[in-house]
Amino acid sequence: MIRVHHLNNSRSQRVLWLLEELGQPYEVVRYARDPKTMLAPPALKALHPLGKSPVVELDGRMLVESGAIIEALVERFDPDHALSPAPGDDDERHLYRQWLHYAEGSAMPPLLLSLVFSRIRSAPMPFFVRPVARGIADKAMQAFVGPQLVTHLAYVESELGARAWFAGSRFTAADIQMSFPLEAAVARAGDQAGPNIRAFVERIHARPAYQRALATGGPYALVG
Ligand SMILES: N[C@@H](CCC(=O)N[C@@H](CS)C(=O)NCC(=O)O)C(=O)O
Repeated sequence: MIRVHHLNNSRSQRVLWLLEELGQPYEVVRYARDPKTMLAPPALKALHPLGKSPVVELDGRMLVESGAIIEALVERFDPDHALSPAPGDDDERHLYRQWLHYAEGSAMPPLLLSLVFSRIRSAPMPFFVRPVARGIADKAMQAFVGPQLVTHLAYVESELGARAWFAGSRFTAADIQMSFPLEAAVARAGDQAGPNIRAFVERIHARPAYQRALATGGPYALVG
């Protein structure tokens, strides 16, 4: 049995979606974020030292890190390559691997930094500290995070203009892995997320398996 330790509003939504696409039965154990800090509850830390979501139990092992979890589940439950490139298709396999890693390795850091700096700007603090904190947050956004976001979103936008899905002409698990940063970009980066990115997000939201996963996972708003 596959057991998904699911934190509300989190990356574990991708795992539920993948399992729905695969038609694989699974059990869900639910965890709720602290409404003030938005952090995961201590129960998740009792399960794994990182205390992050997703955690998936498979064959007596505790799997962490979305990309690795997706690879493990696809390897085990997708023998016919319905959601992954077939051996021999080197172009698709290269793209598939790249986007599986890119989502967390490159796309998420600037999105997360932008969320952190916007929280710093609006955090409660003594009035005399506020201009300093806002100045630092604005400077970091202008000098580093903002330009990084522009570069990454432009790259993804142009790649989605070159092919229908991230690994080629077919929907694959790489699209599931890329969903989280692109949903975050559409939600937070406003017009910086271009039309191809928006169309991609609309297309994934229309998939029946995505909607089943949403019904299982509960309300889903992106909070980091
Ligand atoms: N790179 C990791 C990131 C894991 C992660 O940061 N998960 C977030 C949920 S989206 C989390 O557990 N946040 C709550 C916390 O840090 O307490 C992955 O893709 O699995």
